[in-house]
Amino acid sequence: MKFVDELVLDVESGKGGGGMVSFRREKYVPFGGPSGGDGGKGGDVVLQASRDFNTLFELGFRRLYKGEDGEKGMAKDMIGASGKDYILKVPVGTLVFNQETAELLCDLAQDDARFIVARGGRGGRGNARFANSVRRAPRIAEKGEPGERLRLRLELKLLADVGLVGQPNAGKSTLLASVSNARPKIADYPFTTLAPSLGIVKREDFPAFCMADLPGIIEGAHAGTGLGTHFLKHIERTRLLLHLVDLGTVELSEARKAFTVILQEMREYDPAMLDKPMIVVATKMDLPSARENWPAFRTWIKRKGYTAVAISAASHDGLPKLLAKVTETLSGMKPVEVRGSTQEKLFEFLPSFGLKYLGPGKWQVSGREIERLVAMTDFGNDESIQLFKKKIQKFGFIEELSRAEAGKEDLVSIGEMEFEVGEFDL
Ligand SMILES: Nc1nc2c(ncn2[C@@H]2O[C@H](COP(=O)(O)OP(=O)(O)OP(=O)(O)O)[C@@H](O)[C@H]2O)c(=O)[nH]1
Ligand SMILES: [Mg+2]
Repeated sequence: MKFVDELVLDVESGKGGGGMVSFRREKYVPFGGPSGGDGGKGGDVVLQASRDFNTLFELGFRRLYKGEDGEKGMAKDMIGASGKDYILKVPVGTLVFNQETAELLCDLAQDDARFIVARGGRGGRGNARFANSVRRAPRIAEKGEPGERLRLRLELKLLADVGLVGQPNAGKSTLLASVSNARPKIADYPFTTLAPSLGIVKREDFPAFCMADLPGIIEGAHAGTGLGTHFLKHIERTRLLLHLVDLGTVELSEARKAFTVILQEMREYDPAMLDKPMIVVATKMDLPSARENWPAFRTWIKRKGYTAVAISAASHDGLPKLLAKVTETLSGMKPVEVRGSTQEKLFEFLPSFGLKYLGPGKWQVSGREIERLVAMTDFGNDESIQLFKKKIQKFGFIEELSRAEAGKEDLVSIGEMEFEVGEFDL
């Protein structure tokens, strides 16, 4: 499957169902009370993090993800069915931004974490809810609340406990395959791995952890050579690095150079990369030349201030020791820091309305609440219109219009409706 780590898509929650106007018909009651039920709630669009995906690739097949609309209310006080939520599964580590404002909405950093990105509209109230001691037979019902539409930018920054770095052919994918459930492609040519992949390392004697295999890095990667450093962003959020160095098929001096080059490339990308804890892993110890090179390499690495472990993914020698070292290091570390926000942030209070002059005799009033009120009002019904006029007073835009010296015949558009200024007089 193709690796995609950035994507723009649209989401839209379902519209609430309309409320119902109906009256009870009972055998011995000539004209029963109002009994129109409320409309059902529209479906939300929910993002859910899942370890089953490592790429945003599949999400790119569709541009719009939509929650289902709520159903209409029914007679006999029956509430309409709620629309189904749309659950959109994304890889763990997906950052969600509002494309228009560039605001970070959430960071889906834990497996199964959920975030409601677009809330379904409320169902309109049926006429039963408008009855009171004065108004015994209301013929009013609300329309359902519209859903909300949003353009999102998703950015995947893989979250893993351990990241594997090293030159092409160092044996990164082979290590991942021998300790985890992942089955990456392995071959004896450079750049076998073209995109990051993840595996879960599970053993009885320690808690499971997640390991990310990255494409090989070569000299000049920061300037785009080889596969460049684009993928290095995926180790920004790993807690521990394993730096693999092939001691079996290259000369000792080459192995040293390989090690230094990678540190250099990481520094070029972001100096903070070098602050991450790192264990050096000498690979291919089943080969005689690796065993020959090991003592000198180990001393050299020690002098640089790192710990080195020798392994053979082929014979499994050294793997238990390496895993023990990794778990020990991880257990002393904090979990990966999660950026971003809480659920509330997306639904923060917005200013109640905005007034805009569109040209001679033309105005526009905008605002989430006021547009909703308009969208939910049934303008085919006198009683609803009366109620609307009352409610709309509280926004204070009528005063604002007269302050702006709007004429009585001027037109005001709100959402999809157009009114004459004079119409708002009670
Ligand atoms: N003898 C021996 N060969 C190994 C060992 N580990 C890996 N290899 C071989 O080294 C070659 C490269 O291994 P990979 O795991 O594909 O290396 P990589 O670091 O993932 O390489 P890229 O994906 O190209 O960056 C393959 O032919 C492996 O079979 C080992 O422990 N012993
Ligand atoms: Mg590989």
